[in-house]
Amino acid sequence: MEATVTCYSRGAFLPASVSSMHSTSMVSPSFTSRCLKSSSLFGESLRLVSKSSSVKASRANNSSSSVTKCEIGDSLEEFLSKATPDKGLIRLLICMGEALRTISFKVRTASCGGTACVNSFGDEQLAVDVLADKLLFEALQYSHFCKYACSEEVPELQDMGGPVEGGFSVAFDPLDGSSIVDTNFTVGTIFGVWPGDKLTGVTGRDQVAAAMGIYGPRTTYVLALKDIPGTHEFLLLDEGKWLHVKDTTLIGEGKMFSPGNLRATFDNTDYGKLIEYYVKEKYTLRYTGGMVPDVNQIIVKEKGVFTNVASPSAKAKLRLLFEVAPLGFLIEKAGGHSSDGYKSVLDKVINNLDDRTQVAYGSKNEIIRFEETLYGSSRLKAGGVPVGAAA
Ligand code: FDP
Repeated sequence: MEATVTCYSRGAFLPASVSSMHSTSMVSPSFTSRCLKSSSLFGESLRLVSKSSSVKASRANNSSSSVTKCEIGDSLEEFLSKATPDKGLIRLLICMGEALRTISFKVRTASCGGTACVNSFGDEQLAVDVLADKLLFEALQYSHFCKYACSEEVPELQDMGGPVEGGFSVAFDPLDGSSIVDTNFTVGTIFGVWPGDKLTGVTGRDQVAAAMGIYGPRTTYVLALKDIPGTHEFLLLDEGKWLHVKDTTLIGEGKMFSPGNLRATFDNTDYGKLIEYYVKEKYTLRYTGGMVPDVNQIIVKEKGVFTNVASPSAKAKLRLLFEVAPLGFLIEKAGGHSSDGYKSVLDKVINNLDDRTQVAYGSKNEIIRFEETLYGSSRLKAGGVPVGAAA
């Protein structure tokens, strides 16, 4: 249930009861640098950047109370301190941001031969996806607020030493799109944060936060928190600071498609019909084969649809815990919808760490079309004209 805390780039104010708990000083510089100095693998320390005049006023007075607003131009630390009173969650998300910053550097400087990309600097010569995995586990351990973590690379619960009460468990895909990293396509990290010590028997809707790190021409950290609206994009600046550059609160209608697992159209004729519909209606094709950039474009362009559909001969590949649920959280917080064909992917119970599912993300009409075309009806339909490909 969304909440008492509100945080907008434009407009709305926090209730006084909540705003009194927020201040830009909640995350101290020493706190940030402690995260950074946890490991030599984290690379050089972040130079702490003093607040520039472009940072909009974070606290303002109105007649009755002090209020706090998240603003475009805030640093990650400023944003988080206004967005949530949960210091443990703030610390965890900042530590993960430091790992993303280092992974971005390692991806940029990896040497690639064949299909493997190896970090050839430093003491350890590791494939970048293995290195990313290691950095993320380190960051979580160092946050002191992570109980269990598991990754697509290490799909077993690892005890990170944090508390159950007031702590979190985190599932992550360290380097999604590792098969395209050598081609210099955009790749990314995905993670979801659940309260306490459970990563099974929970749903994506139970997440308190989810995020992705995107390593493209620019590096961005895109995150959403349960208690505030919107999905928020932070840009990595040269000096190492994450700058809040965009909020997405609505995914509108627009003809852009990103069709995964097309081989399934061979024996899933309904998926074939959906693809034919996109082509007939002259949708723009935007597909890289990396789920992070392919889904992120929906949030950035505020339109479009991503599909990855299964068939008897081309089974579901995407993992619910590590990829589909966190990205579903980001898309739905951005005002979009998700579906496995019948329901939101956020309502699917994660029974096993390795559960797989088919998925679509996109605007409301695109998800209605996806469900109607594949299964004849859509739960999102409240009357009106059918939009399915067969209509
Ligand atoms: P990858 O195997 O390169 O890591 O989740 C894995 C993923 O990439 C997604 O990023 C991508 O959308 C999908 O697999 C692509 O699958 P195919 O290679 O089977 O098309």
